[in-house]
Amino acid sequence: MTKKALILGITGQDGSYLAELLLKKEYKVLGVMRRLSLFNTERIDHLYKKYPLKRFDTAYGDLIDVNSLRKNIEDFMPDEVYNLAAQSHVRISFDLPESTFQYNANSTLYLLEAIKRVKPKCKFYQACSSEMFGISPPLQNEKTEFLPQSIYGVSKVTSFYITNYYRRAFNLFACTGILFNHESPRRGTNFVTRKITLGLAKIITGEIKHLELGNLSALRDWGFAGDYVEAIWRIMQQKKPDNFVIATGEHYSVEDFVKLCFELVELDWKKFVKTDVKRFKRPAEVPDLQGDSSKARKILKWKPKVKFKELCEMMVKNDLQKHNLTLNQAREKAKKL
Ligand code: NAP
Ligand code: G4F
Repeated sequence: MTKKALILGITGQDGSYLAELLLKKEYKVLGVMRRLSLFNTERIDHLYKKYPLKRFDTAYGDLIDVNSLRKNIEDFMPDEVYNLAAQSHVRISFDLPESTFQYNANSTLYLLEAIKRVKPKCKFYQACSSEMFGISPPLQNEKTEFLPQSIYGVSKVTSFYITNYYRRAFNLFACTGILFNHESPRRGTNFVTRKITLGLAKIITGEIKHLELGNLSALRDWGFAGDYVEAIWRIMQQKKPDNFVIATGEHYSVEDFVKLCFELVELDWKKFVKTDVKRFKRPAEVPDLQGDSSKARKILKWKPKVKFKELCEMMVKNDLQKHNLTLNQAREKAKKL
């Protein structure tokens, strides 16, 4: 029987990769997107072209519009709901704490309550985050204390507890994935990795002279989004619902990422990067994240495929290509800078 999956956050990085994966697995996928003044379906346009509407379609809905969420569940009657939608930018959550909390925490409650009332057998996945660990020192795993440093982190902790509550109290198949940073050529351009790879391409073409960044000393556990959506799907295929940390264990600073990208085109990053730019710093930072994903590796049999250096190269090449440059052409141009 064809499974039906409802994806909240279909226009985002993870939503687009997850949709691709589920469609390859013969699922019928309905993506929920909010109304914006401009179309932002760039990450999923290829799916509209590749699949008929009865396999892949989108519908409007908003995280804080409870009726829209419930209506999509009633109309589509999914077997699996993936809540990947969020105000996902940590620094912006310092500017917009109230709406970030409403989007990220209330939506989990609205979705689970709708599932409980409309189709209690439907499985539910909530996207949680390593940002929930905040200042808890590494290695962080499922037993680590949550000490978030941002309202974004607090909102995800709340979504975690709501999901666990619905599992415990109402026996719903409600899961969470506590995912560490995962990147890709489809990463939003205001997250640090993509900002760096896009900025590098613009430096090579002469569009900008410098890249402005904030704190380069933060350490993160980095992985490839394509590998992470495989883990998300596996979490939903277990016999029992549970919480899983998903991480590669590849532990590098933001500065390491900058250095690697610039080295690929043989440029000295220190000449082109302005650090300590105040507006990109955070009132409270998460200094050090490194995940222990041994539970996921054992139970889900999940293993990431893409290594940190490959990820970096993949993202640099993608942004150069968007500027009609190969790596070799970029190196030639870089010699003249
Ligand atoms: P993303 O690229 O920022 O995508 C977020 C998605 O949420 C977009 O489709 C966005 O739609 C949608 N959205 C935002 N507000 C909405 C609203 N009010 N109503 C409906 N949709 C709304 O994020 P991502 O990197 O794919 O991450 C997916 C999820 O995993 C998020 O919940 C994020 O917090 C969490 N997470 C991400 C990472 C990571 O490293 N990527 C790590 C841990 C957890 P628009 O396109 O209209 O903005
Ligand atoms: O790329 P970032 O904005 O990612 P951050 O804050 O770690 O959050 C991402 O990962 C979380 C999982 O841990 C997700 F839950 C969340 O949704 C998101 O996907 O920043 C990474 C690091 C931070 O320490 C930041 O202070 O890079 C530092 N940084 C330095 N300069 C910068 C910049 N970050 C951004 N966005 N822009 C800068 O110019």
